[in-house]
Amino acid sequence: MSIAYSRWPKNFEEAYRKAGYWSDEPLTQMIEDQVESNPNSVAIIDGERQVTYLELDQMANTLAIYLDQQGVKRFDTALVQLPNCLEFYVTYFALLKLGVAAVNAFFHQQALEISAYVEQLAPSLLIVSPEHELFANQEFVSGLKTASTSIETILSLKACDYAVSMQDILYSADHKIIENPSFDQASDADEVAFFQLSSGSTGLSKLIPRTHNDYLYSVRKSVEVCGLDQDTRYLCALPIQHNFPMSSPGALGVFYAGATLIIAQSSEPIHCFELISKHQVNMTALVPPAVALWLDAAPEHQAKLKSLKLLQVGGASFAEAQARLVSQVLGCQLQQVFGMAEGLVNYTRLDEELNYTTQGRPMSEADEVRVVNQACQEVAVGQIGMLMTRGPYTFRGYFNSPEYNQSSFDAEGFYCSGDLVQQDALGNIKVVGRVNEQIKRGHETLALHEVENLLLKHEAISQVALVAVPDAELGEKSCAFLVLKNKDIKPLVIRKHLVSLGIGKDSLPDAFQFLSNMPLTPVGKIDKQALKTQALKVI
Ligand code: J2J
Repeated sequence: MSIAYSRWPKNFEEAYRKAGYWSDEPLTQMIEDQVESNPNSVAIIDGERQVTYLELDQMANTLAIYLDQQGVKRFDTALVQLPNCLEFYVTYFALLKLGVAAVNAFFHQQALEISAYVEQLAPSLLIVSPEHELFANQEFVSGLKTASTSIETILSLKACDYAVSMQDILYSADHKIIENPSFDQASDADEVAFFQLSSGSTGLSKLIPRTHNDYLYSVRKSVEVCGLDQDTRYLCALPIQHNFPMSSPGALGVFYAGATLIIAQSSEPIHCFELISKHQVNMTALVPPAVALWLDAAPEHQAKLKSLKLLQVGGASFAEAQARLVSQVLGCQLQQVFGMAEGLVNYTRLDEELNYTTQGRPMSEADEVRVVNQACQEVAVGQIGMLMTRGPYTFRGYFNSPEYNQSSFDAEGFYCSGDLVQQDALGNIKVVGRVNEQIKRGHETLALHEVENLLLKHEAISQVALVAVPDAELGEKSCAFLVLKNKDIKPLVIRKHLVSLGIGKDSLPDAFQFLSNMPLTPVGKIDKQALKTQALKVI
C-alpha cells in the first residue's frame, strides 16, 4: 500500500503535467543524469572527504542494497537524524531508490520531537548518530522500540553497541559495489518521496509530504532562477535537512546542475570563512541571525571571502538596514528568499533596490498567490493581508492531520501560511509579520518588523527581536530583546533613537532586555516562543 497523502485534484495534476511542471521523474534522476554525463566531477566535499557523482551514486546503491537485504521495502517509512555530513545525502538517495519515505529530523531536536515523529510515522527504520546525546547509548532507543513496535532496523552513523554502523556498510570490502542495481521498489513520481518538517511557531512540527514531482519541479525552477551551473560551489552552512539548503536551490539544486556541495558543520562564521577560502565557495545561504554574526566577523577576514559571489538570505525577516550591509561588508550579491517547507518559494531577482526592500516574488508563473483579509477577501494591491497560495509544488495537506488541514486551507485548496504580507503590482512580496505576531497595544496595532528595522538602524545594535505579552490594562505590551555589538547603551538612548526616527511614544517598547546571544530554533531562526516566555518574567 502506498503512503496516503492529500493529492492535488485530478484536473490540477493533469494541468501540471501538461505544462511540463511535473516531469514524472524520480528525484534520483538528477544523480543518474550526472553519473551519465559528469561521473568524475566532485559532488560533495565534507572535511577531508570528497566524493564524485559516480561515488555518491555507488554509495547510495551500497546502502540501498544492504537495507533491501534487511527487508526494508517500498512504502516503509524511516526516521533519519544526522548532523551535517556526506552520509546525509547518501542516505537520502538510498532511501529514495528504495521508495522509503523518511522524515529528516534536525540534529538539535530532542526526545519530544523524535518521539512525536516516531508516533506519527511508525517508521520501520531508524538512522541515527551515536554522537547525539539521545543515541549515545541504548536507553532511548529501547524506549522508542517499546513505544512503537514498528521499528525493525536501526543503523548508526558511526560504530555503537546497539546498531550496525553505516560506515561499516559503506566502506567495508564485504559490500561489493554494484552499479545500477534495479530495485523493483522504485518509486512513482507522484508518490511521497519524503517528509519535510513545518516550522510552526507553536507546538511540534507537522509532517509535510513532498512528492518526487512537486519537489523536483521546485529544485529545477530554483536552479533556473538562481542561475546555478557546473561551476557553482555551494556551501551548506544551515542544517542540511532544512528545506532552504536542500531545495532553494540548495544541495539538490547543486546536484541537478552537476555542481559541488561543500558541507559546513554549522554557520559559525570563522569555520565557514575557512571553508569558503579553502574550497573557493561562490554561493551560500543563511538565516538572518547568522548573517548578523557574519557581518560582525567579516571585517577581519575579508581576504577569505573573495570567491563568494552570492549570499541568499531567508527563513525570517531580514531588516533592510542589514540587507544593505551585505554587499558592502561581505563583498557579494544578496538574494532574499522567502520560502516555506510547505512549498511556495520567492526569490528576489538581483534588482538592487528590490533586493533590499522585498523578499522576492514567486519563482514560478504557476504559483498562485492571494493576499486576503480576515474575511478571506483579496485586499487591494500594496495592502497588508494574509498570504494564501497554491501551485505545482505547494502541498495540499499535512500528513494525517485532517483537523489541522481544515483550518490551514480554504475551500479552493489555497494554503494559509500565517504570514502577513504586502504584494506590489509586479508580484514582489514584503513580509511584514505573522498573523499571531502583531502587537495590539491600547488602540495601536504595531508592525513588529518596522520597530525591529528602526532599532537595527542604531549602530550599536547587532540583533533584535520584539515580542508581545498579554497585559491586563493595554491588551498587550512589547518587550525588545537586543544583542549589542561591543558598545554598551542604555534603554533611554534607544528610546531617543526610536523617537528621532519618528516612532510615536505609545509605540515604544515597554521593556528592553539585553542578551549576549538570541535563543535560536533548530534551523537558527530567532526563537520567539522562548523570548515570549522570558518576556513574561520581566513585564
Ligand atoms: C520573512 N519570513 C520568512 C523571509 C521564510 C527557502 C527559504 C526559507 C525557507 C523557510 C524555506 C522568510 N522573510 N525571507 O523553506 O525553501 C518565514 C515565514 C514562512 C516560514 C517558513 C525555503 N522566509 N520566512 O524558512 O518552513 O513565516 O522555511 O512561512 O522553515 O518562515 O519556514 P520554513
